Amino acid sequence: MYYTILGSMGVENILITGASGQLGAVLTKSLQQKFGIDHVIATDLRPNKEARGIFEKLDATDPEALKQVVKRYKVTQIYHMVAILSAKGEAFPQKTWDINMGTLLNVLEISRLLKVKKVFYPSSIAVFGHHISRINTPQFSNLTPTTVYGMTKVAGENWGNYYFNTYQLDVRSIRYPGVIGYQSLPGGGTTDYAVDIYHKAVKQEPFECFLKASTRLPMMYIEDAVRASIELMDAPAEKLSVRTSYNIAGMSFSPEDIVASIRKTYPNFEVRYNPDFRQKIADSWPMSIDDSKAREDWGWKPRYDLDAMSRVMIENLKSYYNSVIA
Ligand code: AKB
Repeated sequence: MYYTILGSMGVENILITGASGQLGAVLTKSLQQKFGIDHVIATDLRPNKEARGIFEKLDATDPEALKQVVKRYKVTQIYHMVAILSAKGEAFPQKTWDINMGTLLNVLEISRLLKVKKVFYPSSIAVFGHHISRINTPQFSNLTPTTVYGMTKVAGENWGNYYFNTYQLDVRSIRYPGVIGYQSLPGGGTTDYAVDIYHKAVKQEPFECFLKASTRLPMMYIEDAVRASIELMDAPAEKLSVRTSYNIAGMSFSPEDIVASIRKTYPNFEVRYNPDFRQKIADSWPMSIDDSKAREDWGWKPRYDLDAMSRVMIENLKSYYNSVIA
C-alpha cells in the first residue's frame, strides 16, 4: 500500500479535491513532480483516466469520508479544487451553494481538527460585481457578485480568513481569472469560450461565441495559474498580508483579440457571435486586474501573454487531434 510509506517527519503529503477537473488535473501533475508521486493523493468523484499515481474516489460533501482519507494518508496540505462554476451554477443555485460551501467547510474543519498545515482555496474574479472599477480592479474592492458561484467565493474567502484569524489554520487563496489550457476541457464557466475556441480552430471548424466580440476579461494560461498556486503555498507565511484572497493577473483579452491571435495561424478561421445569458455575467466582471499586492508579497509574475499562449495551445491540440485521428 502506498500510504504506509507516507507521513514520516518533514514529509509533505498533499491531498487534492476535484483532482479530475480542468485545474485539478494539471495541478496534480505539477505537485507530483514537486513532492513525488507517492506523496500526492488525487481525489474526485471520478478518476482522471490519464492520471498516474494515487487516486481515491471521494465525495468531499461527506465529512467522514474526507476525514478518513486525510487521516489515512497523514495529509499535511490540501488543495481544495471542487466547485460548480459561474454559468452552470446559475442553473442550480441552491445546489451550487451547498456543494461549494459544504465542501469548503468540511475541508476547513477537518484541517483544523487533524492539524493539516496548509490549505489552498481557489477564489475567482467572480467575487466582483457591481460598484467596482472594471479596469485594473483593485485588491480591496466592493464584493457584490452577480452569480451564486461568486457569492460562494466571497463567503469562502471570508471563511478562510476566519479560520486563519481564529484557529491559525494557514489558509491561502488566489482569485483566478479565466483559465485556459489544452490538457482538459473546463465545464460550466463564463470564460470557457476561450478554451473551446482553440479546439474549433485546430479542427478547422467555425466557432460560435456566446460572448460579444468586445467583451474583455482577465485570463491566464493554465501553467501560470498552477505555478501561482504552488508559489503562493511555498511563500513564507509572514510575507502574506492578504488572507481573504489575492488578485492575480495574467493577460486581458476579448473574443476579437483571441480570434486575431488564432488567425495568425489559421487566417480563414470563422467566428459568429451569438451572446447568451453568460454575457450579463461577463459584463459584471473586471476587464483587468490590479495584482500589485501579489507581486509585492510573494513575487507573482505571469509568463504567458496571448500570442505565447495561442502558440502552445495550437501546437498541443494539433498533436492531440492528430493522435486521435491516427
Ligand atoms: C468561470 O468562468 O466561472 C471561471 C472563473 C472565472 O472562476 N472560469
